[in-house]
Amino acid sequence: MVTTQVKEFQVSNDALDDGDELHRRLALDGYIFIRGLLDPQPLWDLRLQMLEVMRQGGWLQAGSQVSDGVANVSKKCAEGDPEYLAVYKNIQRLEAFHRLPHDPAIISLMEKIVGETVLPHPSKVARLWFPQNTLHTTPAHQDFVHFQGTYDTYTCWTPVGDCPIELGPLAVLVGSQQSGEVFDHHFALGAGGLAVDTGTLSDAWVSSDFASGDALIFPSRTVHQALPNVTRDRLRISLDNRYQAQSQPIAEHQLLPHLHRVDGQTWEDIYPHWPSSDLNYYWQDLSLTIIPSDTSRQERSFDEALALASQGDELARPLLVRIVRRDPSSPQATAAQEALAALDEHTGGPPSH
Ligand SMILES: O=C(O)CCC(=O)C(=O)O
Ligand SMILES: [Fe+2]
Repeated sequence: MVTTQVKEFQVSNDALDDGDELHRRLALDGYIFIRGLLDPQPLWDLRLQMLEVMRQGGWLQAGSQVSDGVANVSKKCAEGDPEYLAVYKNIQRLEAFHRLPHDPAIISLMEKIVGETVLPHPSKVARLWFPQNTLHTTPAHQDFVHFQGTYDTYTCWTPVGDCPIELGPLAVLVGSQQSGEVFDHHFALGAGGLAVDTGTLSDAWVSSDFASGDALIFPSRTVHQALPNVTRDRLRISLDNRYQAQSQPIAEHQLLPHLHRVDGQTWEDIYPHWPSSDLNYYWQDLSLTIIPSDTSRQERSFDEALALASQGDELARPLLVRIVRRDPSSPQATAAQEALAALDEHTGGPPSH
């Protein structure tokens, strides 16, 4: 959680055509923030398509305007929960969701940043964050621990629709990439399930109200987190996609649909839902350097969650319950079940709220 005052992003529209200045700001601050990088109209169109998928999943308040994104809070869930995955699989089947990150405005900016032909990662990411669910706010982390490949991978975070501060946009820790370190990460709730201990770092957090079309770009060692969605009933919908020079190594999981590791979804499942095929397997004819993915941090974090539960720490419960519900027959679920039994012994059972 951000504990101190969050200051405003520096806006970098003035440097959009100046590669050297973009590099200088990325090296100094660890981010650039561009107002109106993307045409808002395709984002509004995508928003409607995404919200329609959520409506079909029962996530919207009955009788509300779909475009308003008013949540049916009784359906609230978080990334990785089976109910989340059921809706997310259908978001992944939207062609527009995969096409928008290839927008020339982003590609040409990324080209200035990486200095050569850009590879947009095939894995495209959306976040669908419920209100009244702040326990699952994305914790402080560096993207390298998740996406790997090259340090010179850049994330572009954009809301789908407006995202004022109360809806929980992304915040960046200014200059946190400067040491070049990949910090130790530990078990946490929230997207990715890994958090860096910010205790020894500065408290120079920055963020802003985002309008649809605004974009935040940062390299893979910049520490960032989401602000909590403190609205009463609004869903926060965003995209975070990754870009790198085509000549740099990419980790193999980034060639698969996001959350493939937990829901098993493949391109063969996604593509038949698209009206056109020009983006299908667009990376396969490129000569890429594909390297193995490293899941050791995720495995260590799971072991930490088991240990926390055995010591009576409730923080681990939502993750362990999720793992059991997702696939009770998996070896992870067996370990989770044992740890949950130990947790119940400590605490007398799950909290009643
Ligand atoms: O949107 C979020 O809450 C998480 C996004 C994130 O961590 C990222 O864009 O790298
Ligand atoms: Fe991230």
